Amino acid sequence: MIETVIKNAGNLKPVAEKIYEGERLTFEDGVALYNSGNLSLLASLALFAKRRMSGDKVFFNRNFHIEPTNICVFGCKFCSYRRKKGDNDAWDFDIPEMLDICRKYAEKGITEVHIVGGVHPHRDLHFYGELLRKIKEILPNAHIKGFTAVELDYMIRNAGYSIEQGLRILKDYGLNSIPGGGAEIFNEDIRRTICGDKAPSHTWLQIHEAAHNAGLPSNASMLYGHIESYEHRIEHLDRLRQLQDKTGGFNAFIPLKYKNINNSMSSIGEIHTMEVMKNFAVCRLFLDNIAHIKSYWPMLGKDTAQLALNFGADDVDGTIDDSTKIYSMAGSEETSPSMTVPEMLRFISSAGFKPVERDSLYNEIEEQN
Ligand code: V47
Ligand code: SF4
Repeated sequence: MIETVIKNAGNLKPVAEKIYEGERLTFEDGVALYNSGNLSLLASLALFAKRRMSGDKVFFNRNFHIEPTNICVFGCKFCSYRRKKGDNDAWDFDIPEMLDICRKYAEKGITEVHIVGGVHPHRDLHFYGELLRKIKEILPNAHIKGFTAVELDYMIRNAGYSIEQGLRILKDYGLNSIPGGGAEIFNEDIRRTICGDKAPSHTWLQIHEAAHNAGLPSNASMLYGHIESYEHRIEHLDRLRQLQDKTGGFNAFIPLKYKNINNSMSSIGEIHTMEVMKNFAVCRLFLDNIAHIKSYWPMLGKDTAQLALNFGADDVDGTIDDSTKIYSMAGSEETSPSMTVPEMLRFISSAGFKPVERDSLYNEIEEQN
């Protein structure tokens, strides 16, 4: 019973009461939750908040990724994926190669194509626009969620357009929404230290706001578990919550745990599962206006991703079909991430939740076969 949980919440009782009443948490409340070692209390509160928003449902979709290139003009210190042109493990697909990937999925019930890659020095907005247009010829019913705000900032500026113009052009080419990557951590000092050469926080937020205003919904993320403090995490969540109050355009939030293999911050190590669970719970509780929290299994691994459903997550992303390398290159145990729909249904129901197939806008899809 949640009432008993609240009664026994100790020094977190006032915060727990606010959660019960559906009141907004303050910055201090968020930090107090992070500083608590009472993981079972955080789980109970987060599950209560999750159930209020999505009941027993946990969402998934049928998707695959295209990673056009791992060549990138930037040098984020946490990135294990980026290569320079000419490196023997660099890749740089042309449009026909990416369309060949899409053809494999025609007639397979895929509802979403996710496109994220490095920031290529010579690919501009019209190159990616042509890609979108041709993907729609092959997969006319698929929703295309493509390009982080960092990729968008570079390709739109390079083509000489304003953000608003660039987004409108990409939407006309076939873009349907924007993924959550590139947010990293908004605190300017930490951002400067870990990824100082790419789009600053205010640009990330400005692009997502412009996208929402142009009718392109988006996701948001936070890269955590490196050199940031709890205060930095709450600052990040607070800036997202403020933008969501303004536009309502975020569909889902994805906490991305820093993975430390093969990058220049490797010496930091990785946080433990308890800390990952605590983070899920606090994100669910603080972000009272973002409907879905995603437990991204290709990065977390299946066991940890399933556990996170008891800490407030209500979405596990999609079937993936071994189409992303970002996380296996950073040390994820999922070296060939792929789940069939029956596996996905079991994955969710064995954690005690009701699996619901969704489209990219969280409309429920009835048939699950
Ligand atoms: O911005 C890179 C992260 C992001 C590491 O919108 C790392 O549904 C941890 O956009 N350890 C890109 N994280 C991924 C992305 C995404 C992923 C899943 C779902 C969605 C969605 C979007 O990957 C980057 C960065 O934050 N990342 N390197 C690393 N070593
Ligand atoms: Fe480039 Fe993205 Fe890696 Fe940063 S995280 S170096 S922007 S590919």
